[in-house]
Amino acid sequence: MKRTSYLGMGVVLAAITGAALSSVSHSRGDIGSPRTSGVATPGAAILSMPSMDRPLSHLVPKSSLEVVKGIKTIAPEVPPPVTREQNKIVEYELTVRETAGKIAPNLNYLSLWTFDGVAPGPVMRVKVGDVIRFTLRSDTKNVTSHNIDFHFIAGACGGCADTGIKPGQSKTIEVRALYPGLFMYHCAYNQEGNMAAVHIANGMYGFLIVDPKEPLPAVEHEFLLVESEFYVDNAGPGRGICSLDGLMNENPTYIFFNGKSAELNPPLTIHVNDRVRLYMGRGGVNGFAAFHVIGAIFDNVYPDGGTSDAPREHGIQTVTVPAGGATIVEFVAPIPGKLTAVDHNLSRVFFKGLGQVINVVGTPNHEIYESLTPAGGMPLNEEIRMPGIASSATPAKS
Ligand SMILES: [Cu+2]
Repeated sequence: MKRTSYLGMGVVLAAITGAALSSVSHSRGDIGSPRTSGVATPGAAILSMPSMDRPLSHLVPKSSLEVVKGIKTIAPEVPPPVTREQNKIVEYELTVRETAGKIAPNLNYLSLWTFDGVAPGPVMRVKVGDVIRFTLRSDTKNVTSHNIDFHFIAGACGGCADTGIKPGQSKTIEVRALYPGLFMYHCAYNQEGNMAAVHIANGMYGFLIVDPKEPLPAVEHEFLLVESEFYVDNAGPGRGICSLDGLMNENPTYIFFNGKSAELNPPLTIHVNDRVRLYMGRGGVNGFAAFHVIGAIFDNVYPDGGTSDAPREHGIQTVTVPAGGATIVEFVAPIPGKLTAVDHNLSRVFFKGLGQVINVVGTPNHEIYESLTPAGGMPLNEEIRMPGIASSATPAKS
């Protein structure tokens, strides 16, 4: 399989190869050259796989795989790319914690149900062909039961059939990662009054990256943005719980990146001409995202988050991402300034709290962009309401 780097802005961009760009921001030592050899351990027995499984022509039996601990991060950070050649058994453990947390400037959400205390849950990362030895625990202080459904798992309800746990319990599964890409996980436990949609609405979702056999080309930055919703009933001043009415009517109070309103998400910083790979997942509960970065053009897009092949789309402004789905996009910012990742369903930005600022620092490039009139005089935002526009909307920050 040959990967190519598309030069959407050839005037300023160097060819992007594993050798040309030396590192990513979070793991400068872990990016290697693209792989040239297969996954098999010399001398190990080989299991046949279906021919339709293009990324994996064969698997090394679990009994001959070394065991390692997996790396977890909190979005927008992602674990370093998995560039090793050999497959491993990767151990991961998540603990369900029913907690509370500040999700908007003046809102403490009292029914924040989480994996490891954060919503979205931790980011995990393995390589296609790896075996994930996964343990789900439930904190003894919890009240309700939970499980986990991984979208990268074929069968067994994505693992939820074997991971249902009561407070204080734990269960472990082993599962092979068969396809590379960005995959959601979420609680899928159904109870009377607390169906799986409530568990997800309360924060029980996250994403796992399965790196392809041949690593994606190295880039300067990788980040994860998870778009999800909160349906809120007030439970006193500055306090909220899940609104079943809002959930039933698919009418979220808030739509956020990485579980918090834009004011609570610190800006990300990149440099002019850095290549950025954004992993973007739609945790839902409901609806589609129109994923867009104001001021950027996606020049490599893996439209639905699968990385079995080279990117299939180039020069794209906005990508559709369904609930329970994902995309992976890359861009290069050729001039300094502020970019903002949004959903171009823009009511979500202006009224429901969504947004992630990405500051681009560096030297202007007038070959790419130049204002020919003097700056000043017109602010970007004005406090003027046009006649005839009602003011019933409730901004997310209130
Ligand atoms: Cu749950």
